[in-house]
Amino acid sequence: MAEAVSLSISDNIAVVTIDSPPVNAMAQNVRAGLKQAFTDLKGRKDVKAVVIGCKGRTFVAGADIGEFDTGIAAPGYHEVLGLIEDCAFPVVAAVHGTALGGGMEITLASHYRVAHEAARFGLPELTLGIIPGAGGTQRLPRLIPLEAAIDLMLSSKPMPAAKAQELGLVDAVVTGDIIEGGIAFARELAARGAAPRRTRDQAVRGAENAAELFAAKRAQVAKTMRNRQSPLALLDAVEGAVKLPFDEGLKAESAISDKLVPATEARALRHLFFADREVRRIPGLAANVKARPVTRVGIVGAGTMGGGISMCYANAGVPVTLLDAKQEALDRGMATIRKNYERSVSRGSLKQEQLEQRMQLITPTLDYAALGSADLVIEAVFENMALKKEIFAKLDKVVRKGAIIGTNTSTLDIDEIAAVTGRPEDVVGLHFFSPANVMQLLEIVHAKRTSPDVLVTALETAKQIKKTGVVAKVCYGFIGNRMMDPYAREAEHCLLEGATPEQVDGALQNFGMAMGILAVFDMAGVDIGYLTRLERKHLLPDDPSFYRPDTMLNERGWLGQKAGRGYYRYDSARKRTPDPEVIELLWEEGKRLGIERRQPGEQEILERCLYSMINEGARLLEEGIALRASDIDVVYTSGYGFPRYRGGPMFYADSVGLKKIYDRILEFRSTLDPQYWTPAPLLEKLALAGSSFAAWQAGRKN
Ligand code: 3H9
Repeated sequence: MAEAVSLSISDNIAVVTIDSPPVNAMAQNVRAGLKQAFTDLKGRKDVKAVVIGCKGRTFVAGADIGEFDTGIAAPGYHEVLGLIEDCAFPVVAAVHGTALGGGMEITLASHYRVAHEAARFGLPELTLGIIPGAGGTQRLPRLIPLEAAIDLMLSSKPMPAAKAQELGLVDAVVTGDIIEGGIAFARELAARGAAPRRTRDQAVRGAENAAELFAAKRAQVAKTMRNRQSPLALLDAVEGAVKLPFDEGLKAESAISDKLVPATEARALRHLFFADREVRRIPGLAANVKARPVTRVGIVGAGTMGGGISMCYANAGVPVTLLDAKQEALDRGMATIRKNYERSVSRGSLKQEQLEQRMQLITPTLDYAALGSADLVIEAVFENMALKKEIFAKLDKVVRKGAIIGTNTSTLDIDEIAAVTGRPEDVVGLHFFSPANVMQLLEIVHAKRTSPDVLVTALETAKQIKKTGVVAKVCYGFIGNRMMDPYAREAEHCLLEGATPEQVDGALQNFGMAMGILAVFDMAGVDIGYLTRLERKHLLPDDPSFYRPDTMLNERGWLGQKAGRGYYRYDSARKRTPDPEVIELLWEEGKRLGIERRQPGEQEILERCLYSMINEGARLLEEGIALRASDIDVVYTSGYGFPRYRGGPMFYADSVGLKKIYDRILEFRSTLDPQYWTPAPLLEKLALAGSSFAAWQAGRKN
C-alpha cells in the first residue's frame, strides 16, 4: 500500500488514515492508497464499519492542483470514490480542518459524516475555473437542499460544521480528537447494525421548482460572474443531478469537467493559485534568515491610508500607536476608523464588543516619543519627498534600535528616504492600497540597503495582517503604479481623440477590470496622480498631450467624486452620469493640440491600455524590479482589479501570444506617438523566438 494512506483494524472498526503533508491533497499516491485500502477491506469478516480520517492540520484539501496540468494518473477520482461508496460496511468520514474540493467529495461518497466543531466544508472549484468533477455536483444536492448546494458551489466559500449539520450534511459534531469521534460514531453504527447509506441512492432534495431555480441562478451568474464559463457549466452539471439518473449525471459532470480543465480560464486561475504562494519565495535569501517579531506597531499619519493600516493591525490583534501632527487630524482619523468598524457591525460582519476591542488597540498620539516601543513604524503621510524625509529624520531619533521603519510611498525613491536615517538597512517600502483595510495587496519595496531579515519581516507582517506581500525593487511606481502609468496614459489620450469616458471605461470593464480607470481616478481623487506628476515634472515626456485630461480637470477643481464631478458627474449618492461638458472640453483640447479626431473602438482602447502595460511589465522583469512575471500577475489581480480569470497581465499576454502583441505594438508605433511604442527588448526577444513569459520564468528557475 502507498504510504500516504494506511489501514488499521481494531475491535471491528477499520480506520483508513490519509497522511500526506502539507494539506493531504488527493494526489495520485493518496488515490492509489485509498484504492488499495478499500480493495483490502472487501470481504473482510472482522470489520463492521470504516472511518476515513486525516493526519496533520486538515482533512483532504482537494485535488492536487498541479496534476491538472500534467494529467490525472490512474486511479481516477471516480474509481476511488466509487470504491468508497460501494463499501459493504458503513463508511464514516471524520473531518477536521477543511474538507475542500475532492476532499469534500470523499465525504460525500462516504455514508456518514462526523465533523470537528471547527471543521469547514467547501467546494471552491470555481475559484480554479473548474467544477467539482468527482461527483460533487451530483452527490451534494442529494444530501443538502438543491439551492443550498448550488449556493455553496457558486460562492466557493466553505461552511462551518454547525451549518453543515443544520443542512443535513453532517451527522454529528464533536469537540475532542476527531478520529476518536469518528470511531465512536462508527461503533454506534456497528452496534445498531446500520447498513451503508449511499448518497447515490438518495433523491435530490428540494428539486420541486428546479426549472425556476436554475433560471434564476443562471441570470444571477450572467450578471455577477461575467466573461466566465465555469459557473454556467457548474449549473449545467448540477441540473444533470435533477434530470438524469445518478450514473448518467456523473458522466455528464465528467464531460463538462474535462472541457473546463484545459481551458484558459482554469489555466489562468491555477496559475494564480501557485503564483499567490510563489511570491513568498525570495531567490537568494538564505533559509536561516528569521523575521523580527512584530508585536507593536506605530503609524504616522491618521489620514485614509494611516487609518486603514491601523485597522489592519488592530484586526490582527496587534496594538497600534497612531500619530499625527494635529489633534483635529487625529480626531478625524479615529472617528473614521470607528465609522468603518460601525459599518461592519451594521452589516453583521463584526460584533459590537469586537469593535470596542479593536478601537482600544489603537492609541492616538501627537508625540513621536510614543513610537519608541514599536517593532515596526509605518509612515503613511502625503506623497511628498521633503515631508517624508523630515518624518524619517524624526523617527530615526525616537524609534528603538532594531525596529523597522516602513514607508507607504507609492512612487517615491525609498533609497533617498532611507538615506536620511542612520539605519537604512531597517527601512523598507510597505505600499498599501486604498482602502488599506480591504485591499489584498501589499507591495513590499526592497530598497538598496534593506537587510534580508527586514525583508523577511515585511513578508511575515503581510501574512500577519492577511495580505499578499509582493516584493519589488525601487523605481518610480514600483510594479503596480509603474505599469499603471502607460495604461492610464493611453486611456486618457483616447479622450482627446474622440472617445468618451464611458467608452474607455466600458471597454476596460467589459474586459473584466473591476472598474474603468477614469472612474477609479474619480474615486481616488483626480488630484492624486496630478500631484505625483508635479513632483517629477522634470522627468516627464516632452508631450503636451501627456495626461492632459487629468491636468485640465485639476485646473478646474473637478477632482472626482469628492468634488461632485471629475470625468463624470456625481449626485449626492455618488451615482455617476456622463458629463457632456467634460467630453466636449477634452475633444476641443484634442483639436487644439492637433490630434486627429477619430473614435478608437473598444478593441483598440483595450489593446492600447493593456499592451502598453504589458510592455512596461517586460521592462520591469528585465530591470529586475519584479522578480517574476507571475509576481506582476499577483500585483495586478490582488491590487488593481485585473480579472483573476484572465490570470493577470503577463499570463494574459502569453494567452494572447507575445508575437501578436509585439506586432500590434509595432503598428501603434507607426500610427500613434512613436515615443511610447518601442517594444521592450525582452518582449521582442520572446516574441520573435515564439516564447512566453512563463517559459522565460521557468528557464530562470533552472
Ligand atoms: C478539486 O478538488 C477538484 C475536484 O473536484 C476533482 C476534480 C476532478 N493541491 O495555502 P497554503 C499547497 S480542486 C496542491 O499556504 P494554508 C500550497 O501550494 C481543489 N497543492 O496553506 C502550499 O505549497 P507551498 C480544491 C496544494 O494553511 C502548501 O500546500 N481545493 C493544495 O494557508 C500550503 O498551502 C482547493 O482549492 C492543493 N489542493 O491554507 C483548496 N492546497 O508551501 C486549495 C494547498 O509549496 N487550498 N497546496 O507554497 C487551500 O485553500 C489552502 O491551501 C488551505 C490551507 C485552506 C487548504
